[in-house]
Amino acid sequence: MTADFRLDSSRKGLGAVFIDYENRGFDSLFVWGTNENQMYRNRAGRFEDVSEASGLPVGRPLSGTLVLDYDNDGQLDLFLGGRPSGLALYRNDGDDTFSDVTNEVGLSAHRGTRSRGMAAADFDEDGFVDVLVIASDGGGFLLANDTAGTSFEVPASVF
Ligand SMILES: [Ca+2]
Ligand SMILES: [Ca+2]
Repeated sequence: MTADFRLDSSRKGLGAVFIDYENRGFDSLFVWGTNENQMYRNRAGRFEDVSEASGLPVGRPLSGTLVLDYDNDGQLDLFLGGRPSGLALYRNDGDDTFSDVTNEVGLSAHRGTRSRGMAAADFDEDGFVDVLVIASDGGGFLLANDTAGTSFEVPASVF
């Protein structure tokens, strides 16, 4: 399989995640970096660059990526962290494309957040995944997914 797949070394990738966004049993690959990002669709073991068609932010500098299903619809979504572009959420529309729902889920207030690291877990066990963000200044905060999977908010208190 590796003979069929090569990353362009002229691109400055920082990391990558596998995501079976089509729910077909094949893990596609999202590569992110400081200049550009690529989605490589896994077509039964062969990878195809579908970056432009995917609806994902191709030219947005990223510092991290989480694969999660924030709305529990069975389709894996992408939670993106960036410097300086802040946090963003892209919903898997189930038709091989993603939509920017950053404003829709209340994350626009965090567009200026420069994230250094992120983690996903359902910390309050309400059935919806939540996100912990470590900002570039070293501070961290939790984004609690509401019980409808429609918005993220910083809870008044966690501990
Ligand atoms: Ca989803
Ligand atoms: Ca939760």
